[in-house]
Amino acid sequence: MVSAHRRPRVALLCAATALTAATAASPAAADTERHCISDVDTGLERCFASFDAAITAAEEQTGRTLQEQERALDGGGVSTLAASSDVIIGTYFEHEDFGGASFTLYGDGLCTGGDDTEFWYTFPPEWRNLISSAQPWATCALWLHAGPDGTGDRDGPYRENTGYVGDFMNDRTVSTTLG
Ligand SMILES: [Ca+2]
Repeated sequence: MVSAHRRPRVALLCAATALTAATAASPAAADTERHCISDVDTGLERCFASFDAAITAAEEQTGRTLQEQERALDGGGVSTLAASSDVIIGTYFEHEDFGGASFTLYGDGLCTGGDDTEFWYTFPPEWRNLISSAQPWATCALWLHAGPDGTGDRDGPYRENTGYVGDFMNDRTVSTTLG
């Protein structure tokens, strides 16, 4: 499944969004956290001013709410979702305890939660070396890597909400693999 991944395109959309926001509300611009979502397959990235807005956008992309996604996984298992649309895969946070900026991945790569790597994703440059906590969705097991394309030092798998990724990988993540 690794070969199915395509290299993400440069995240110009995110910069454009931030620029627009800064123009519209300049006094608060310095405090504005970025909450971005990205398609793991295409690398298409969009950013929002709040976590809720980002998750809502990811839900629109995948065609179901996170609650509906969790229910589908609980009830019908992986097979229920395999034949349908994308899933929300996981969220990565700038600070410990799910604080600061956030980056949510979605896509058609369905996790099995096992030890095998199903697919991988290299973060855009502005998202590297800052991740401190992570939240896997859709039964995904996340690994964090210090190099691009799932290379370098790594830690994981993170299968539960992880308020701190640990000293080894804190602020070092460049890419993530998921299984
Ligand atoms: Ca951090």
